[in-house]
Formats: sequence, C-alpha cells, structure tokens
Amino acid sequence: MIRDRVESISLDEMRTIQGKRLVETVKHVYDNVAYYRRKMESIGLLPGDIRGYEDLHKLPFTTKADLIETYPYGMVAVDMDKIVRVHASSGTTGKRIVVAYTKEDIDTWADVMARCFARIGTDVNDVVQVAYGYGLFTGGLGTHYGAERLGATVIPISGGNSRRQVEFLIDLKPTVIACTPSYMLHLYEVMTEAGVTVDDISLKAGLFGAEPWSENMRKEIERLFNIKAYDIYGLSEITGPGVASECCAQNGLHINEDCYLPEIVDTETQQPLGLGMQGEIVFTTIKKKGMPLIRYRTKDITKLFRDDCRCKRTLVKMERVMGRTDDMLIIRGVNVFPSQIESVLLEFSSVTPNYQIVVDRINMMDTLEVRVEMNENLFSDEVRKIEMLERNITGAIESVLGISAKVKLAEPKSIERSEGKAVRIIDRRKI
Ligand code: DLL
Repeated sequence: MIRDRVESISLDEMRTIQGKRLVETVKHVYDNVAYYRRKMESIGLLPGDIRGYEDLHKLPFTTKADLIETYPYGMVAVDMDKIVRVHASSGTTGKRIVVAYTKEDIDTWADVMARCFARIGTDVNDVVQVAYGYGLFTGGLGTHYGAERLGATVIPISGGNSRRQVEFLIDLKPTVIACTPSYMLHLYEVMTEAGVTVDDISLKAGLFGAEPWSENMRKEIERLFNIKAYDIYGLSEITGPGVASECCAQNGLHINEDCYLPEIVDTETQQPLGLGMQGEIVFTTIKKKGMPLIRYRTKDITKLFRDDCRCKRTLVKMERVMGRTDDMLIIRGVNVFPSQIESVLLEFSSVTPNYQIVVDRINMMDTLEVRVEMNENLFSDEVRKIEMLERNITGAIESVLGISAKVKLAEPKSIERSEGKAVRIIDRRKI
C-alpha cells in the first residue's frame, strides 16, 4: 500500500462517505448506548434528524466528564463478547478512563496507522523501532500494528531502557523510530555518553507525537540525528495514534477524516469555527463500533486547513497542536502554551531543549519561572556570561510572547528525563 484511494478523493466524495458513516454511527449509539439515547432525547433529537454531514452540528458534545461518569463500560455500544481489547489513560491528570475496541476497530486502527507510516515513506524494506510504551497506553500497540500491517519489520522494544535502545539502533539497524520527541532527545544524550554517533546508526525518519512539540524542536531533532522528523497525533478516546499525521511536505497533519470527522469549535461559545480559525478540535468517530464517540471535545488547540499538498492527498489538515486548554497558562491576561516558550528557548544555542515551567501564586499574583538546562560549554563559562544569557532569554520571551518570566539556567542534566510524555509544567498553585 503506497496510498489508500480514500486519501485522495474529491471533497464531495469524502462528504458522501462521511455523511453515510455519520448516519450509521448515530443510529448505532442511539440504539445501543443508553447514555447517548438519553442525551439525544433530552434535546429532542432522533437518529432520523441526522441525514448527512451537514447535520453534525445538531448533535450534543461528549466530554471527558461523560467518560468518567460512564466508567468503565457505559459507552460501549456492542455486547462485551465483541470487545477484544481495552486501553486506558494513565489517569495522571485526573480520573482514569477506559476505551474498548472490537476486532474490526483494531483492524481499522492498524489500517490508519499503516497509512501514517506510508505517508512518511515507510515500506516493507523498513525496520521500525517502536519505543512508545506498550500496555495500557495506546502508543506502543497502535504503532506496532500499523507498521506490521504495512509489512515493515517491527522491533517492539517499548519505552525506557535507553542503553538497550541505543544498542538496538546500532545492531538491528532500524530505519524508522517511533517515540515521543522528548524521549528522542534523551536517546541522543544516552548515545553521546556511550560514544555512539549518527554514523553508527541507520535511522532516516521518526514518527513523533503524544505530546506538544515545536517546529524548532523538530529542527533540533533533525539536526542531531540527521533524519526527517514527522508529527503524529491521536488520543485514546478516539482510537490512539493515527488520527492524523504529516506527509513528506511536513506542513500540517492529514486527518484520517474518513474515520475521524473533525471540527473546530470556539472553546468559550462552543460554536463551530471555519477553516483557518484557531480553536478546540472535536472529533466524531464514524467507523468505530465498540465505543464510538460523538463530537468528542479533545481540549487540543489547533486549526483546520486545506491546501494543494505536494503528496497529492486531499485529506483535510490540522496544524501542529499548540497545546491542551488544560496546559494553557494565563499570565497577567496573556494566554501562552508551553510549546511557545519552547520555541523561544530553542532559538538560543547555549541552552538545551530540556526545560520546565513552574507556575506559582505569590501575594495573589501568578508567577512564571522558566527553568532551562544550559549546555556543557556554557556551564563551564563565567557566571557573568550565564547571567547575561538569562537576561537575553527573559527579553526574548517578553518580546515574542508578551509575558514576563523569570528565567533560571539550570545545570546540564538536572531536569528529570521522561521515557514517555515529558512533564513540562509544575503548577504549585494547586497544592
Ligand atoms: O498520546 C496517543 C498517541 C501515541 C499519539 C503516540 C501520538 C503518538 P493519549 O495518551 O490519550 O494518547 O494522549 C492524547 O496527547 O489529546 C494531545 O493533548 C496529546 N498529543 C498527542 N499527540 C500529539 C501531538 C496518545 N502530535 C493527548 N502533538 C492529546 C501535540 C499531542 N499533542
């Protein structure tokens, strides 16, 4: 499979497919999920009122709170003997949620993930090192099934054990790696410590996601490893990785919109926004059977757009996700995402992409501190130089983002590394 036909059809044809699948999905949840039936009845909506794509906005939203309320199986739309797999969110930022898949759902997921790999040029000759965690997290198994479906060779190493990751990079010669962007940077440190250089490995591309990352971070990974770094997006509730991903153009992520119907809504008014407008991305799963979700509010901030893509795919695109509304900092009235701070930090060559943002409230005022590790060269330099750099970064954050922050340069390797999603924000206000 080089490209699935559905990825390059006309908009009219896509809308017909989406409309048909939407109608089927709405009927399926109305008939089989009491929670959805009640939700629809409470606003006087019957499945017959949804006749096609244009009726999407009539449907009620689904939120994480709904999934918590119906935990664990209240949203399951088939008999439990049809469910072959469950995954669960880590629950680190709140209550755990569970998602359930039928055999057909796992199949569709493998297909969309295979498309994502094909989009970056992966084929049967490639060896893919899957360094996302395997288990309840969808990253490992999701990418695994996709690479295997494509016919590539999979190394299911999972996350962590970085020394072994490096050993495999050298010995098993993977050509593609899949992990979080922050873990990729950590692997570079481990490689360097072990005296390994990029000439000793065979990577040519990476499929990075599961956390927000900036364009500057992409450049840094591409420079350090001499590879192409591609963005992949997804969330457990909708399926896992493979909801959207970049192609060779590296300009926006093509959404697999024949399976996941996207919309952008205003976070405040919940009104749908047009192409090119920034807001929260909302998905309706239109092919899932086990646990379909209607207008699921992701809390992820981005824009939708269409362009004449070099890869000839016509699938709608989303911009790289700026961050989650949960992680948005409001500093004296200015909204900022950690990824924007990351982008400014990476303009400075004497600091590393390892940073943490500490938010606190002192005398009723929110304070923002940005801790960023300096590189070894700067660390051994004079204090005066370090202080000057702190001032320069403070100035850049203020002029680019319009907020004042206290910048603290930290010693190399002093900020904790993560094997999966990096922890960027420490919010002391909640304690
Ligand atoms: O992170 C699925 C995944 C695995 C995606 C591997 C890509 C690669 P969850 O653990 O449910 O699922 O977390 C989903 O992570 O709502 C976003 O806030 C964030 N996220 C995922 N991919 C990206 C990305 C997986 N490429 C949540 N850029 C989502 C920015 C991302 N944020």
